[in-house]
Parts: sequence; structure tokens; C-alpha cells
Amino acid sequence: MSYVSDVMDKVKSRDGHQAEFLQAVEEVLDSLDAVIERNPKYQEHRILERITEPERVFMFRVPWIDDKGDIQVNRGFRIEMNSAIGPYKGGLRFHPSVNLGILKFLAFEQVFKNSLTTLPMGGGKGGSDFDPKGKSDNEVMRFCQSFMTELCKHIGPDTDIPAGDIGVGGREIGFMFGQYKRIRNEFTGILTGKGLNWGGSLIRTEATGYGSVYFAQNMLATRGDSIEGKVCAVSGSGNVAQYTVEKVNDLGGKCVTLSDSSGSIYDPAGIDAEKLAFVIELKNVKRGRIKEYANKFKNVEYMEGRPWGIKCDCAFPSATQNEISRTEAETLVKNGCFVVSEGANMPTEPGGVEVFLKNKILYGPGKAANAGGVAVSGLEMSQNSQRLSWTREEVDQRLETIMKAIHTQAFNASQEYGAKDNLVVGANIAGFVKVADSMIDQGVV
Ligand code: NDP
Ligand code: 2IT
Repeated sequence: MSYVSDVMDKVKSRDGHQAEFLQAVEEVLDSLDAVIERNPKYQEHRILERITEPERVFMFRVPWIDDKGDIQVNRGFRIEMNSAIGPYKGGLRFHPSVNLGILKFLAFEQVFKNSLTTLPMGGGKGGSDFDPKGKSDNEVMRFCQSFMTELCKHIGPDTDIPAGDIGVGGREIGFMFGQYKRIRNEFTGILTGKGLNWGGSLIRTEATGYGSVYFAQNMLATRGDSIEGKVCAVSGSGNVAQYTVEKVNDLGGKCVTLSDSSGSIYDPAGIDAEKLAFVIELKNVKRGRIKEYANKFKNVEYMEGRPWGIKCDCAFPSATQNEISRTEAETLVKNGCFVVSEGANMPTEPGGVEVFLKNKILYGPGKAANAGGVAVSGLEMSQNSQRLSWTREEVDQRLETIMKAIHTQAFNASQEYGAKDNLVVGANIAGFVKVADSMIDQGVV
């Protein structure tokens, strides 16, 4: 039995019930055969056993009082996955589906993603099964304060720096930052995605969506093509989806779909700047449903389910994991879609990935395509350390450069290891080698 399959079996027997974690580990390990074969040192140093086991996991009770005066209890988590190349870095997700397995998958992905950014960041992830939907601002604040009252014992600007993810945006980061400062009496960069008046970076809000479109541009450039004139299907309508639409518009493409967990809208005329402003207000301020878009604008179709039946050139899945099945991938390809850039983490089921690779479409896996968010988080940390703020142009320029570097690293690694232009294999190898070599340098820890 090969070293890779031996380790996969061990992970399965230990964490068999953590389906998403196993899925993420299997995808990475499947890419590594050639690297392991050429570099026996990884087996000698038991890198795969170590890299699949978090360095540390915290689970804690988060009690808070709702508006009726009743006590509610949620579960809080922080996974400190790997610190070989820098302090733990990764978002916090607040969603009722959150559990240890989902956060371990996200933390595992984050290790390789952060490595690809070229910046010195280790990998982590955290969150809670708290559901912000339908909660008042005061309830969200009390929850965030309680969550940070425990989390503050474990994080720090040189230790572990959380940020946003699903259900955690500017409002939640603000409440958590305020509570950390109050408890610790320290104004330091312990979170990224902060408000621009108190240590945030320009372009951080836009970064994941912009980055995912820059990544698509880089993929298209390998075929002498660009986003201009392309019809794009986007899923989700939160942070990543919103700024994906903005950047596609900037570059002369047209986005025709958005979604949320209730359904999707199809707007054949395209989601222009004015319609996007409506979506941003609807989702970030009114916290309403995407269905309202179809009531507001003419000639828009609303449908239950996901938007992958709509004919498009490019797809930007930007909602959540496993939101493109094998069948949906087949439909996309059949309808002429030839670019998929994953704004979300692991949005395509393994069967769907197989379909994209088999059909040789331009496929950018999440850990490469959505790394722009954490990359600008890294730039926010640099600005905080220097007590300086860079201009919008400077940050955007750096983001574009980083996305290009990620594409180049993944593309080159795929070539070097005989996987042609398979960016799944390339991103996994390029992300892995830097972390694995650093682990070897630092001994058995
Ligand atoms: P938001 O909370 O801002 O938006 C999430 C969107 O996805 C909403 O429209 C939401 O709909 C939808 N969604 C969430 N869960 C589900 C589900 N189970 N089924 C269907 N739709 C769902 O989150 P983000 O935009 O920040 O995150 C989106 C994705 O991007 C996630 O996979 C995240 O991990 C990834 N990502 C985010 C980064 C960031 O910087 N924010 C960086 C890199 C990746 P509804 O409102 O109905 O729940
Ligand atoms: O999945 C991700 O990369 C994020 N949610 C962003 C993490 C970060 O630290 O900015």
C-alpha cells in the first residue's frame, strides 16, 4: 500500500464521521503521489500524518441572552491547524450547520491556500453553530461578545488572527474587536476585515470576489481570452458574490444569476451597478432574501434551487461547499460553460471536479481562486504592524499581483509533476511543498 493511501486510511478510521474533512483531505492527498515518490523525506518525517492533524482545537460554550431575556447556548470552535509558515490565519463562520468536521475541512484548506498567497500565514478556522438570520443587532452583539470572551484567550496578533466567513461580516468583526479590546485593553490587529476607521484595509471587503475574477482572467489568458463579453453565473449573494459581480462588470463581462439558500434569480439583462447596489443594501443592511430582486426588477426569473441550469460561459460558485453536483457540472459543461473559478471553499463535489477536469475546462479550485480574501487579510496585518494604511490602488495592485503569482505557482507545479495544466493538482502541490519543507526545518513539533 502506498504511503498516501495508508495515511488516508488512518484519517478515515480516526475521523470517519467528518465527511467534509475527509473529502478535503482526500483531494489533497490524491494530488501528492508524484511529490511523495520524488521526495522520500516527506514520508520519513511523517508529514502527511502531521499535516492532517490540527495542532490544537478549542471547543467552548457560548451562552448569551436573547431579546426576550431567555438564555441561549451555542457551541464555539477554533481550529489551529498549522503554524509552520506563520501565525494561524483564517475566518470565522457563523451558520447552523457548523460542526467540528466542517471547520476542520476549512482549516485544512486554509493551510494550503495561505501558503499559495506567498505571504507568511499559517492556517486556522473557527466559528459557531449560531444562526445570525432573524436575530436583532443587539442579539448578534451579545452573541459576539460572549464568543470573544472565550476566544480572546487563544488569539493574538502574532498567534492567531481570525477574520470573516459565512455569517461573519463587518458588523460581527466590529462587535468582536470591541470586546477583545475591552477585555485585553489592547488595540492590536487581532482580527482582519476591520472597519476602515479602526485598522481595516481598503479592498479587504472586495478582495475575495475581485481575486476570484482575477484568477479567472489569469486562466483565460492562457488561451488568449479574457472576461470581456462573457456571460457569468454567480451563486450566493453575500460578500464574495457581490464583489465578483462588481469586478466582472468592471472587466466588461455580464453576470446573470445570484442565489441564497432559498433560491436563485436569473436576470438575462445582467446585474449592473445599480442592481448590485440594491443587492448590497438588501443583503448587508435589510438582511432580506434574494427573491426580492425579482420583485424589484423587470424580466427577472426567480427559481427555487441553484443557478447551474442557466447557460453561461463562466461560473463563479460563491455560496458554500458542495453546491455543484456531478450532474450540475455536466449541465454547465453541456451548456458551454468553460471557466469555473471557485469563490467559495470546496463548492464542487468530487464527481463535479472530475467532470470539469475530464472536459479540460479552465477550472480554478477554491484554495487558489478564492485566496484573494486571505491575501488582503495578510496585507491588513502588514499595514497594522507598520501603523500605516496603503491606498486603494496599492492594495488592489498587490492583490492582482498575488493572484497572478498563485496561478503561476499552481500552473508550474502541475507542469513539473506531469499533471499538465490541472490546477487542482498544481495548487495542492505548490501549497503543500512550502509548508512541508518548513515543518521539516522546524523538527518534530
Ligand atoms: P456570506 O455570509 O456573506 O454569504 C453567503 C452566501 O451564500 C449567502 O447568499 C447565503 O445565503 C449563501 N449560503 C450560505 N450557506 C448556504 C447553504 N448551505 N446553501 C445555500 N446557500 C448558502 O459569506 P461569504 O460570501 O463570505 O462566503 C461565501 C463562500 O466564500 C463560503 O464558502 C466561504 O467559505 C468562502 N470564502 C469567503 C471568504 C471571505 O473573505 N468572506 C474568503 C474565501 C472564501 P443565505 O443568506 O440564504 O444563507
Ligand atoms: O476562507 C477564507 O479564506 C476566509 N474566509 C478568509 C480568511 C481570512 O483570514 O481573511
